[in-house]
Amino acid sequence: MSRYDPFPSRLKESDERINPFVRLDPVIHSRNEFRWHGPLDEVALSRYERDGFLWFEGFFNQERMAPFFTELREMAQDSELMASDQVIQDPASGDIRSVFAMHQISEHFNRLTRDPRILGMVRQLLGSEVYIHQSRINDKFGFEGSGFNWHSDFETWHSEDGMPRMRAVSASLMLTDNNEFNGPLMLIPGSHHYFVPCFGETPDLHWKDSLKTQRLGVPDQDALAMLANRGGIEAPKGPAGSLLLFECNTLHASNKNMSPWPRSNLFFVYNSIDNTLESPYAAESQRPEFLATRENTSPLTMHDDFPELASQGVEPLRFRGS
Ligand code: 6CS
Ligand code: FE
Repeated sequence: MSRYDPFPSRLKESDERINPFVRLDPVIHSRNEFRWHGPLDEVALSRYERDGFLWFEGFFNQERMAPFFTELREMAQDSELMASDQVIQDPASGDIRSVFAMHQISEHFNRLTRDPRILGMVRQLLGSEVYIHQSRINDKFGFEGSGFNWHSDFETWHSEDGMPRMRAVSASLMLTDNNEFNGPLMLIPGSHHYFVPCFGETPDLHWKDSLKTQRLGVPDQDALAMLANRGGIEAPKGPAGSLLLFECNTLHASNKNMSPWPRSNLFFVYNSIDNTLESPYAAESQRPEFLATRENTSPLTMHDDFPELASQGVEPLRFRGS
């Protein structure tokens, strides 16, 4: 008997088209009064629910981001790392396009995943403890960095990694300024309310190509037009240190960097500990651990950045919602 799939995608050419349908899962997973247990107020929560993302201009100050950008440039000098599968090269220029599992390579990045403000918001949205499903840097060098086609991350994580439900959120932190010229992320507000089944069966080792140029998991133009005509397209822009939180099913894309200025964005994908991976829904084999965490799914704890509070006997923040 074939397995029931609530979010069918990667359809065969001979399959009938399945129209976009309303997502089956809540957008905010905290229940009842736990909705307000966290840093986000009702205005922010309602906006996230409506649009599928939240933009915080200047969330960290720019100076705080500089060491991360420097660390990324140092990594580019590490030939062993550069030769590994977890570094993806730009299809056009051969420069770094993505580095995966940043939080495992660097303690500095690891601490950032456990920032109390970010973790507080993410737990509030997902209504549970969370772990890192994937972390990466997407880097677009000046004049060179290629774009990303329209997609929902959840579509890939469900089809290729077996993520059961829409209960994950990406935190994208700008390591450089994002402006209209250097290929900022574009999102379709409200698109997260629909799941769009996509055509094209997943070939073996698809990730080796898809992370360079994505061809599968891209909604057809009718679906994209329908959603963009309803919600428009937004491209949040701002200085290094700005933060974007976006729901795992929000459609997004980005253009090539046509400016001399690099665009580097850090992504931490948080998944609920109640939504750990199963076997892929639409792929023969699992993707590597650096793309899709299966081993270390223990809940993240906030890093202790405030030792003076600890010495006063103030308890570290713990998740209390459900
Ligand atoms: O395949 C993935 O998991 C990824 N690919 C894209 C284009 N976005 C999200 C994710 O990192
Ligand atoms: Fe994506």
